[in-house]
Amino acid sequence: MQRILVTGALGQIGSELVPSLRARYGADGVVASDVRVPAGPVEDEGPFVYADCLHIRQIDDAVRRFDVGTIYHLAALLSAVAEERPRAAWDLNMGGLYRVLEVAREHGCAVFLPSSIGAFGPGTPRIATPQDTIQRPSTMYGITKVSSELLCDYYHRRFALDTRGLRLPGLISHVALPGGGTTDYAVQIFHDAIRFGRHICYLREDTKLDMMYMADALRAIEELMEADPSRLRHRNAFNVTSMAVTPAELAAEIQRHRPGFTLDCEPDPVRQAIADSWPQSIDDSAAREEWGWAPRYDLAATTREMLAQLETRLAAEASSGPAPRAGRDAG
Ligand code: AKB
Repeated sequence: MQRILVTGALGQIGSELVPSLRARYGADGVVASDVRVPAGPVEDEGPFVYADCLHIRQIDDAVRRFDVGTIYHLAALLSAVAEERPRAAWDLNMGGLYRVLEVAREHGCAVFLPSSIGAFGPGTPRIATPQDTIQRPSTMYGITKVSSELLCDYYHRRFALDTRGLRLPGLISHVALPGGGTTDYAVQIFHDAIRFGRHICYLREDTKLDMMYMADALRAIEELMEADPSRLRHRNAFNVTSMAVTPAELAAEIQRHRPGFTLDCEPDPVRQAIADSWPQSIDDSAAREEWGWAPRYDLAATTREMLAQLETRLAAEASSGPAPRAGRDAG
């Protein structure tokens, strides 16, 4: 069986997608790659290769060497950091994808690409945002995401490449921290609740955005990649969601478990403006109809899991281990 290559494997999604794919397809069947120095289970439990997706030779070598049939291309800059470094964001998000698609075309690989709710913009209907609608994002991140969706569709139409993608909402996970996104507060709030009993949020308390627990996101990725292609009318990229929440609602749910927890909001103009340009909730009926998507974690279940998992881990780390790593990928 041909192997899977995951780029950006040490980021927020990759840190959990790689072990999940290895559990499904075998440790040897999934090659993790990143531009950072490996230290941890992702690289200990199966093949790891240093590959910078801005260097086509490095991706090509990895694909040849490991006989790769599918690439999960996660390496990207997230929204807030992309706004600070628009040129780097364009170079990595578009240049990396273009090279991955070219290698995939050469070797006939399937490609998964995470798009984002950031692919929508201020002109998009903000409530129950449809699958097919206006996409005129006002951020560099959004521009790269909508361009990526179009490029992946182009490679599918023009070269019959099996490209598939999801418009992921903010991802809530307890394994790795996201790095440089607008929805990152929804992870940090749990760490702060446990460590300090207080979180200072960089968004207004009524800023509603779509979120998803990582276990649901991993299942969505895997189910989409295994879906019967004849049922896919859309490919790049499907709306998916589990919940639409505000910082105030998330804090209220945490307070059900930790009554002393407090939330203060000190909006950061850049991230607030990004959030205000994104949908408040999205309609994922195309994903439900075309490949049977259904979320399992709502706000209550996500909060319960996050607190339980993090309490155990942070307690263990307080006596010995390292802090969670910051990621560099979408989601
Ligand atoms: C971000 O906030 O940039 C990401 C995303 C929703 O794409 N989490």
